[in-house]
Amino acid sequence: MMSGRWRGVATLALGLAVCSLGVAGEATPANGYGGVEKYWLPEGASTYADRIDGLFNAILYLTGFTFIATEGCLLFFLVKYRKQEGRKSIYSHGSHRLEMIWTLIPALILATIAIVQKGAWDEIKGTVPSGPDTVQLKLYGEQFQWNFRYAGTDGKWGTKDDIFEKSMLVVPVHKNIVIEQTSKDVIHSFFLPYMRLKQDLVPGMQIKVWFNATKSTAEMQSKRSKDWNYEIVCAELCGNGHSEMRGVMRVLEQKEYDEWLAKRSADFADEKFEISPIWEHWKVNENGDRIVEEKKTEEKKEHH
Ligand SMILES: [Cu+2]
Repeated sequence: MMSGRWRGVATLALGLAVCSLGVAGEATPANGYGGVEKYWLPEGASTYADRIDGLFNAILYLTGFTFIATEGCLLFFLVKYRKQEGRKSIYSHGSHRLEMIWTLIPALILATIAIVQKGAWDEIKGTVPSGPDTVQLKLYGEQFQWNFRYAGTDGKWGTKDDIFEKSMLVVPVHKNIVIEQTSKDVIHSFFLPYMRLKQDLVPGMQIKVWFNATKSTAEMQSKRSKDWNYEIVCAELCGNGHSEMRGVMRVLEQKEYDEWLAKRSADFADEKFEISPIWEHWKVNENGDRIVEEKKTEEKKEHH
């Protein structure tokens, strides 16, 4: 028979286990995260998704193992050295050797992770693909909307056929997509969960990110449902409307993308479509480089 104290501990442990299961079961929003990614990461759909997932899993197993081992030790010693009649406490001033061990081992693990991940970092964050085969676009974040801009069919920026899309990103499949991003107001974070892409948008900085989608929207829809879509979300708590700062990404076959580009380019060249005034804050020249308007400041001459 269990003693009263042990029964209390067992009940608490069981209660915590049931609660955590309940929380996991609840976390299943109906916006496309059902199915395979109900309890885990969404399906990877970019060229570097597997590398990110490999690192994520390796670090998770490592920290998971450490968590269980250290918490296990804690519980074990709590019970082993509980108060007992006739047993005296030992006064300890610590152990230099132990301190060295539990400082050096984590330091070595962290250094190893830093070295192992370097290749992935260099490929994904350290370099940006270039050349005529890449699709270049610009992203302007604001509270609480994503604004995308394309050079249009002429490939030149700041011309009449530039395309402006609100909260919708359209890209071709199997192509390197380079997005130059900045923010008008506060820090946002551009997050494409299926691409494993996440990057802050920082006011005053132009940051380039890239990805290469391996699965078109149509392909994903055929496995899921007709109204399924890649989601764009903001991963930085950026104000009251943060949760509404989302959009849709459409990954098209090259031919469909070319058709879309031609149509939207013609639409904007026709001046039927209104251009968001936000782009007044981010003027670019033909090559897409930012035009910085110099503010005239009065030069004060120093007199001696
Ligand atoms: Cu945001």
